[in-house]
Amino acid sequence: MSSQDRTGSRGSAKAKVMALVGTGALLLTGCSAEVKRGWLPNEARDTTNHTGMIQDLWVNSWIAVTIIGLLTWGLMLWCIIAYRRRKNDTGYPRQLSYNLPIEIFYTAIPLVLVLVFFSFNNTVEKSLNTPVDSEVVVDVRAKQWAWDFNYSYQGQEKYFAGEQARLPVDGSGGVQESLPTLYLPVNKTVTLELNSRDVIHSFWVPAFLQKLDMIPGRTNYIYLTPQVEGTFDGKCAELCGEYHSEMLFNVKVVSEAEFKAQLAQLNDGHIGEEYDRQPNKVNSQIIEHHGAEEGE
Ligand SMILES: [Cu+2]
Repeated sequence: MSSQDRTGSRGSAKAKVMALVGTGALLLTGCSAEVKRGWLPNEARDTTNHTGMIQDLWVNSWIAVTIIGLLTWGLMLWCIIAYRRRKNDTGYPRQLSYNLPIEIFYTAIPLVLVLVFFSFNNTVEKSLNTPVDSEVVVDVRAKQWAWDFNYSYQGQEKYFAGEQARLPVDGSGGVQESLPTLYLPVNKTVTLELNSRDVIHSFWVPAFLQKLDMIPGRTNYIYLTPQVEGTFDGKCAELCGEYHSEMLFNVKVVSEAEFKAQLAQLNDGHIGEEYDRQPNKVNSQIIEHHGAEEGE
């Protein structure tokens, strides 16, 4: 083999390794922008009035469970090493059973831990779910596979009707601008009324650190105050059918003036539950229709 050939094969091997590394890196990042932020859930503490509190709960819980984990593993390792079988050992080691103090100890400590975690969790959950007087109310209606936004602001009723999403099948980008966009004014209290027109969906804005199911026939609520202007990704987080992965939206947190300007461009009125899919009604209509045909 000439030296040139060798260089060539080494070059192609190098290219293969590079391709492998590249693919691995892509897989690891999951091709998603959120993952690149590191191991903290969100670097912006003040995206909404809730993000700081949720982030503290998350990070402090991890610190606590890491300490508990290290302590537990340490004790296990110590037992394994200190009480290992020695060379001259014969028979069973001393058997310990019904040691009441130890049993009370290892029942009480986990119980206290669980109660402490529960109480911190409960405090955060309560403050997330306490209704607030909202200047902006948005009736968000999820549907296969898009979003309708009905705004109610200063006596105005405006709506945006989302079209079913169709992303290019070749995976090329450039569709972000055409996605349904939920506009929210910065520093105003917002109530999101989450409804579904057909099947179970889930409203998720990763940057807000909040996610809530949208269930047909039931309204769930998110109360928040966006505190930072910007564009955020929104998505459906509940597998809801063929084009679930394309059920995306933008959230634009803008100044009040810009919010008003956006509202002015929308349609007057409200498209509520009258446009929900009503399976029972449809079925009974089909049955009636078939019945009539058979009677003829
Ligand atoms: Cu969905």
